Amino acid sequence: MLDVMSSAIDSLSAALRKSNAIVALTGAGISAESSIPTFRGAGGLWQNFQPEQLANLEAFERDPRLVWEWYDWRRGIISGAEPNRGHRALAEIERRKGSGFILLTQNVDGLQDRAGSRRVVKLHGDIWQMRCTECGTVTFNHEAPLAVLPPHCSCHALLRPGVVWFGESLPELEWQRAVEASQRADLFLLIGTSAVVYPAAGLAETAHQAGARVAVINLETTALDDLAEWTLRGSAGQILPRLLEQESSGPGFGEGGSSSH
Ligand code: BJW
Ligand code: ZN
Repeated sequence: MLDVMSSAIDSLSAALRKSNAIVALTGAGISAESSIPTFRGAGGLWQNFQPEQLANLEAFERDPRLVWEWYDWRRGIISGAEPNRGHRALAEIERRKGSGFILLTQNVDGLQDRAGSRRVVKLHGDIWQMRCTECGTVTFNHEAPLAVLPPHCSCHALLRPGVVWFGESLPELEWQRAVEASQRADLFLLIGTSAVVYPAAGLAETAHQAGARVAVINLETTALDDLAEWTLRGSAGQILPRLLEQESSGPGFGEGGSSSH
């Protein structure tokens, strides 16, 4: 019987080999194999709260301590986690392709940086960043758990996590970089994201409309499977290394780096 997964992996590997304008958009699923809970679906809940109930300014203004408790819980999990095979495979694609590859991530956990990726655009901020709600000062703090909840700035105002909540704009420079890369992409990989949160998910639509071929790598169906030429159903930590094995065994290995995002 034809092994559908193997032939999809072969075909996507060939596209990866040929392309020098590759964009990957990752979501919580890529960090799931590092034991970091996703937002939606099984294991995504904290004390029965949906992420939409906590990841917004109104919730923070109403009960900053509750929202900080959620972030403190997540910071504790992330500080004990290590990058997995999926993160490392994406770092390896960057080594091979140079400026012909860029990684856009919705994740705030920093595991992709720790895996060695340098061309990373953080669309939803950074969980280790804190921003003063009054003076705007941004600091980095890796303490987990935090000694005092909620934390305060030296100006005595409340600090908030340096992340993007619902109803808030994405950081301008990161957003511009992401849109430009997506418009130029010829191959767009949607990895471990449910693709329901906008405007990040719309980047795949932007790339597709501009002519990019789209691949989805996910355990389950996603909101944007219809855009995809390849839907690889499985874990990112298994599929991404397999793509690379294929990629390095075919012709054209290492010819990346000539185009830029
Ligand atoms: C695996 C796996 C394995 C598991 N291997 N796969 C247009 C249309 C509709 C709505 C909107 C729109 N434009 C704006 C909106 C509103 C809103 C929105 O999108 N809402 C939708 C939910 C309906 N968007 C916004 O508000 C955004 N801002 C904005 O648009 O500004 C303009 C504006 C201003 C003023 C008013 C209105 C608009 C901001 C969105 C910010 C999202 N923030 C969060 C929290 C970040 C900080 C934090 O981490 O705490 O970002 S919410 C949360 O969702 C987080 C994630 O980055 C994001 C996406 O989730 P992700 O990564 O996809 O995770 P999951 O859990 O959903 O999926 C995991 C997937 O992995 C699953 O598919 C699994 O199957 C898979 N998986 N294991 C492979 N091993
Ligand atoms: Zn301050």
